[in-house]
Amino acid sequence: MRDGHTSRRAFLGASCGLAGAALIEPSSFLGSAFSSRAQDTPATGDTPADYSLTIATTPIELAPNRIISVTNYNGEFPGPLLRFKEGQRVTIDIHNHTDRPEQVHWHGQFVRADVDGAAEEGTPFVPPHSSRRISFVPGPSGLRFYHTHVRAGADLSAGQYSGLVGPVYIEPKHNPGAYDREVFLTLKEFQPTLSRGGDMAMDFLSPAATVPTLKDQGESAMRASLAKGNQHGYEVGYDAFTINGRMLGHGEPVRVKQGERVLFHVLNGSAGEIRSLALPGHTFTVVAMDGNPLPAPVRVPGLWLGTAERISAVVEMRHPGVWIMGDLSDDDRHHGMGIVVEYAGAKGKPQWLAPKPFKWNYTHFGRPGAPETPPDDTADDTFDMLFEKQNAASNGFNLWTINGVAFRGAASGASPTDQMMAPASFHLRQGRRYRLRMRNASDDIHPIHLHRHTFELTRIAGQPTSGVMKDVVMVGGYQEVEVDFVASNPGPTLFHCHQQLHMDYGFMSLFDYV
Ligand SMILES: [Cu+2]
Repeated sequence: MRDGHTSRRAFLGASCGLAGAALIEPSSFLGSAFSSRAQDTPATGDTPADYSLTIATTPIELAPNRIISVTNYNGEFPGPLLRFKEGQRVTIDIHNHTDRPEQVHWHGQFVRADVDGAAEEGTPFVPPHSSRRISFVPGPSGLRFYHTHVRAGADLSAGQYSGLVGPVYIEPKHNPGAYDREVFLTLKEFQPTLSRGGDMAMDFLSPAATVPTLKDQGESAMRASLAKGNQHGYEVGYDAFTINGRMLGHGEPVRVKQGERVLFHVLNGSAGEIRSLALPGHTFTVVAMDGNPLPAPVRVPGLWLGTAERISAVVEMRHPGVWIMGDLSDDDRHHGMGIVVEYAGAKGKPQWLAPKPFKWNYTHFGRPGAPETPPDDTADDTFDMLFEKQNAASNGFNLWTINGVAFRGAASGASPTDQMMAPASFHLRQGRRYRLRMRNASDDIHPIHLHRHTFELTRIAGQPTSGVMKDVVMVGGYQEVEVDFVASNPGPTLFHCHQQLHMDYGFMSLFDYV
C-alpha cells in the first residue's frame, strides 16, 4: 500500500485519531518529489492539513520504456488512496502547480457545494500556482473517489484525460462483510487520440429492449446530419490501458493464498470508457455498487463498470495458478488492461481464459419490483429528461442536449474558465422524493451521474427494481432508465453524463433547491 495510507492507518490505530491533524507529518502524505514544494506554499494556515494533494505534471511510468507526462496527484497514478472515517471531519490542502485552474470533485459524497469540486455548483477554482484548503465531513461510507472536474473540450491533456483520479474509502462505523484483505484497483486509459466514430461495446446490457420512438428519433437525426455531408462526430480512443497505473504484466501482481477471501474495490477512473473485468476460474460476489451495500450479495462471472462506477466484490481464491484479471476486450487487454493474480507457490506465465458470455443487468442486484415509496407526487415530482445528440454540431464534436438544451458554454470549447454557473433547470424541495425518467435518443451508453446525492434504481429498460443505491447509472442506447432520490442535501447540484467528451459538449444540467 501507499505511504500515505499506511501512515494514516498506523496513526489512527495508535491514537484513536483524536486531535490528530497537528501531529501528522505532512510529508508522509506527499510524493517525495513534492513534499518540499508543497510545504513551501503559503496561505493554507499554520496547522498541517490531514491530507495534501499536489496537482502537477510529471512523468508516470506505465511500463518500462513507456513513460508518459500527465497531470496527476502527488506525482503518482492513481492519486493516493484516501481513507476517511465516516462522520469524522477532514482537512485537505490542494496545491495546484499547473497553469490551469483546477477543481477536485469528491465523487459520491454528501458534501457542500462550495467544496464538492464543480465550478457549475459554485465551488471556487484552485487557481494556477496557488493553493486552497478545504474541509468536509466524509460520508456516506464505502468506495468513493476524487477526480478533476474541469472541462477539457478538445484538449486531451486536460480534465479526466489526465491522471487526476484517485480512490477514496470511507470506513463505515461498523464493518460489513467477511474478507481477509482489500485490494483497490483503479482502471484507467492513457494516451488519448481523436477519431471519427467509435466502437463502444453495446451488447452487454440486459434487458436489451430499445424504445422504438427513441430509436427512430436518433437514427433519423443521424441520417439527416450525414446527408448534409457531415462526418461522424469525434470520439476518443486510447493507446495505453492500465490498472493502478501499470500496463498488464508491468505492475506488482496481486499475490494471494489459496482459500483467501479478497475484497476487490474496483474503480473505473476512465475519462469515458466502459470497462469489464474477469478473473479466469473465479467468480465475483458483488457486495456493494458505487460504495453502497446491495440488499444481498450477488455472484457474477465478471464485472461491467461504466465511467465512474465502482464495484466492491469478494473473490474466494480457490483456483491456484497465475492468472490475468483483465478486460473482456482482447484488444484492450493486449494494450494493458489487466493485472496478474498470483497464488503463493504458483509459477508460470499468466493465463487468460474468457468467461462464458454473460449479460449485465442492474436489476439482478436489486429486489424485484418497484420501491415501496414512490415519488411524493408522481406528476409533479417526476422529471422527464430526453437525451439527444447533434452529430458533429460543435466544430466536429457531437453536441449533447437534455430536453433540447446544451449546458451553457459547451459549444465554445476548451477554456475551463467558461464553466460559469448556468441557471438551474430542475428545482427541488428539501425532503421530497423525486423520480428522474431518463430517455436516451442516442445509440451511445451514457453513465449518468448526480452530484451530492444517492439515487435508487427503480426501472431499467422497462424492468422494475429497487434497493440498489448508486450515484452513476448506465443508460443504454435508445433505452429508458428511472431512478429515485430524496432531496436531502440543499445547494446547487450538478447532473451530467460522466463521459468527459459528452459533459464538455453540453451533457450537463443543474438542480437547485427552492
Ligand atoms: Cu454520455
